[in-house]
Amino acid sequence: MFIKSIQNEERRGINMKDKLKKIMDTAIEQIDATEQLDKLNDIKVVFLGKKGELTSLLKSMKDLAPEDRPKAGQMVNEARAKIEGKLEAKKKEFEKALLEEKLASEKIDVTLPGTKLPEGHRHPGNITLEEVENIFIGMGYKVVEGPEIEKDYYNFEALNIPADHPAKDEQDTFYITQDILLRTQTSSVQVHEMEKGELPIRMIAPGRVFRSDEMDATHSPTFHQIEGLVVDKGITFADLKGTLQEFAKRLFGEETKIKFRPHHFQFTEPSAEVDVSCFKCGGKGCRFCKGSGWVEILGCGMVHPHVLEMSGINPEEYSGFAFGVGLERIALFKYEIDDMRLLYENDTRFLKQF
Ligand code: 2NL
Repeated sequence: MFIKSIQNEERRGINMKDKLKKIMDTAIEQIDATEQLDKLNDIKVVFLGKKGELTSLLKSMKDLAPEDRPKAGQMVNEARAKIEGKLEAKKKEFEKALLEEKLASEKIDVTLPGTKLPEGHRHPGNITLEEVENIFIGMGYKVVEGPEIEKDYYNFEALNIPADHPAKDEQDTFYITQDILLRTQTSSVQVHEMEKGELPIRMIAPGRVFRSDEMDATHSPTFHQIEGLVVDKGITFADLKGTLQEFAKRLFGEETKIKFRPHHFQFTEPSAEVDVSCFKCGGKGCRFCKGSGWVEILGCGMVHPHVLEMSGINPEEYSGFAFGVGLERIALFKYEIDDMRLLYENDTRFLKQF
């Protein structure tokens, strides 16, 4: 042990002053040589403790002449104060070094680049929706949303599909009560808009719709539709054709052609289905258009006079056109995706491609 006892020297008869000096020098030497904070306490015990060097020196004062005792006592106390001061200073030194070491090891470089979190991707359905919305907003349409839960009246009856009509079967849906259901089309939103009586109307109604279908590569019990409606004085089929031609060109490219095939819807007369020339092969025929050169994208027509009338619009004064597109259908076509289910699974490996 490096803390040596110096009691032996005392026995050799060294006088008090010398003993004190010896104790102090040894204590200071040992404090200076200490390399660990916890060793300081050991030193304190050896020199200042109850059974320490100074205490025993103090006890030996009884051998001194009475007149020498005060002076000796004072000297011992001064020595104690010096050793204490030295211990305290050394302790501070250690603490300072420790703090500096800690600060150095915990230093943060704020200029380092941060840890990147995994980034999400916009869904191809949302990208397509926004593109369609922007095309129509550019033509002066407003975008209107409405409830997914509807009254039978707004989903069927107001669109010329009365109770027990066979057309209702084609759009069989989920009923909440006899009169309340999950909408099968967003036409209901347009009916509400017509009922407001603020004319003219130029609107699109995007949103989720429901059909009681089994899920497969091209069907889903829930999908999204964008319906459009224009009601004004003097609207003709020519307006409908021009609008949809412009829409197809903006969405699929300037070379896109459209083709109208006569069709039947309860809520429009006349009605048509619209095909666009396949943007993939330019109309020659490929895997995407199944060799025909055309892809069906929407249904449309002139709003049936009875539909206008039921919503309080005079068909003698006003006319209109309407159309409906399946959002997933055009997203699949535009991004060359061959299974609709991929749009609902939200697998990031799929989504990050868009
Ligand atoms: C389709 C295409 C269509 C409409 C939707 C509509 C809305 C009102 C009045 C008249 Cl308020 N028509 N929407 C018109 C034609 C087609 O959707 O394939 N539907 C089954």
